Amino acid sequence: MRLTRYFLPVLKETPAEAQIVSHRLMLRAGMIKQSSAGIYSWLPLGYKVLKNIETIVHEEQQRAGHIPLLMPTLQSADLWRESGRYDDYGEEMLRIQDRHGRDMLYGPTNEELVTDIFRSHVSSYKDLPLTLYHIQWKFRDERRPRFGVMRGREFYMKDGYNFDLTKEDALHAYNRHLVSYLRTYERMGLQAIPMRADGGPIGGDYTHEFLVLAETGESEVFYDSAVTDLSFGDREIDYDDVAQCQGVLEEFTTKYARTDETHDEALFNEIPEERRRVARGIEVGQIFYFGTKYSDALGATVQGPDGKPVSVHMGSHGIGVSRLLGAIIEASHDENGIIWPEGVTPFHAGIVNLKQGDAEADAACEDLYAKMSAMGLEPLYDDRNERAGGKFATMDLIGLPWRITVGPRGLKNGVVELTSRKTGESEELAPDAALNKIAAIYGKQ
Ligand code: P5A
Repeated sequence: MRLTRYFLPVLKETPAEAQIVSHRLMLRAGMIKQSSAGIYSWLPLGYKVLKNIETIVHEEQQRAGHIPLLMPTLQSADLWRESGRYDDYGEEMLRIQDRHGRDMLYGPTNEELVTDIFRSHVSSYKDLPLTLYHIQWKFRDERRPRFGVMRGREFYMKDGYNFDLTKEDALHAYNRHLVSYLRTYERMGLQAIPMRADGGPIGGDYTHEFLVLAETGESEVFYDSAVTDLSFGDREIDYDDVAQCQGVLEEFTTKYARTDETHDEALFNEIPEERRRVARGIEVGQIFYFGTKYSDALGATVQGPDGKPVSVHMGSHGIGVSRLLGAIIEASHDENGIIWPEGVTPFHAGIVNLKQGDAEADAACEDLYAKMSAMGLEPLYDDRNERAGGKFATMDLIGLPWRITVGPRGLKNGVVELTSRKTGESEELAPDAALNKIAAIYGKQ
């Protein structure tokens, strides 16, 4: 993409309404625009990162054997009356009537809708196990929408639902989700720690939240500092291997890590004092096992091996896809702007032309642009007629991990400059060597 043809409405001033750094930077980098409280338009740069995050979530869900579908945002109130949650959900639910006076709602979550799909089409235990998921907009009329996309009213969520014959099978589905979430967050450059939590309006008392530690997080958390040493890494996992998935769950959840709702002071005090931590975190996901709560209420049974009807065991599992943008920025920025992890960056590298209009510099930039594109990489070429300082400031603000700076002086010596956004370190390289380095980083060689 050439910057002169793109739509990147960066702001010079720091927006007064934004209280936390991720919200400020998303507004300044022209990623989002508020349309009303807690509701945002995703401008091109923000939309690109949102889609990158969504792609990682899809890939990891499908790797775990979970099946994508798409359910609507608007739901009939009748299903929610069947489960009893139409009244229970309270003021967070946006209720609407259609022209015929039928009660509808903008879905805050989809347990009822997916259970209705299941009961309509699945009747035998032989069709289990089954996990269906989608990535879809949700609406919760939060009392205090704030911090930009972090606590929105309209927000993007991946929500998955498992249907199993037995509790044991459903707990394996739970473990599969835990493993796939660890992989998902790590691919985004995040450490998200599973912590024992509370079921809230979804229900069930077996649930973990995934928290990214950050001072600006809305949740108070208590943990053994040893949990921060754990990482999933690039180990192989067989999602059908019950013992292997259970092993990962035990590895990641045995040490004390809880949100304030389930915090137990006595247990916490058993941790050696130097490892006790009280901190804040951003909840980027939550997994639940709630047994037959919804299948009993909606009559979702299958014929079991003995021919008798059995209520299926279920769980639901959510990732805050739009919230993740905020969480990643909270975890990865400096005073000049965002620092995107390579896994989610909107463009792979920036090309800065120090002297737009100089025949040699222009040609070198065009060449880099064409070669990078041919390698399957997406560069952002700052081809504006601006001074170098302004171009660097924009690149730093929008946070591309790599920048290639091209100027007549360097070209005389046959070099361009390759700069890492994260470390600030630069090296002079021949243009092709710079390209090869970037290609290798992104696994394009
Ligand atoms: C699990 C999937 C559920 O709704 N039902 C379907 C279950 N869980 S949850 O914890 O309530 O939400 C899942 C994740 O969505 C994100 N989230 C939000 N993101 C932005 N703004 C909000 N107002 C908001 N509310 C929830 C969180 O990341 C949460 O973990």
